[in-house]
Amino acid sequence: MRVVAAFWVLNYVNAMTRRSIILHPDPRLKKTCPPVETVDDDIRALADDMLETMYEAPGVGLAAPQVGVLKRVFVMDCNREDAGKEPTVCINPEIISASEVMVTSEEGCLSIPDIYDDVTRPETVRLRFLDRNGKVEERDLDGLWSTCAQHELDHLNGKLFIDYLGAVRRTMITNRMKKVKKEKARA
Ligand code: GNR
Ligand code: NI
Repeated sequence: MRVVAAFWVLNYVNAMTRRSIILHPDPRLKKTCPPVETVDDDIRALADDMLETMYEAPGVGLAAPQVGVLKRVFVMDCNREDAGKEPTVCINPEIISASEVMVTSEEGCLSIPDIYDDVTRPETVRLRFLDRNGKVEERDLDGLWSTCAQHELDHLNGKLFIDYLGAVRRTMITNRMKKVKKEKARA
């Protein structure tokens, strides 16, 4: 009995729970999220859940509003599998500088599954954020790390990658997603 109880406590403390990912269109994906005031155990639990959800999806990034939490938190890991895991938690992230050079790459979003399109963004950015211990970090990002961080930061400001596309394409995608959500609700 004591063993069971101890296991339950341990499991409770370390539990990483998969959360469900909100699909576009949804008003929660259009909100500007307020900053985190204190990096406490609740925020760390949220970040752990988000990492679990992201790896399981699978995706290379996930922003808190995508799991219905309107806070300035995102997680990412853009390492190739052979480079090992690099789970990265970014709280109150800010881009403090961006290259003038722009690059176009194909993006997708876990809130808009199976749809991909080209988005043009600064090639490199310097990102300042609080890590999971509340410590200020700064990182120079390029390649997928740069694209992903910009995509995630957009989520915290209520912006999706389809907002960079033309109105016709965006409307088509939104209508397709409404249909997907309706079919999911019926299933
Ligand atoms: O998993 C994801 N892949 C991706 C690919 C190109 C550019 C951005 C991304 S982020 C996306 C996960 C997601 O929706 N994060 O918000
Ligand atoms: Ni996304």
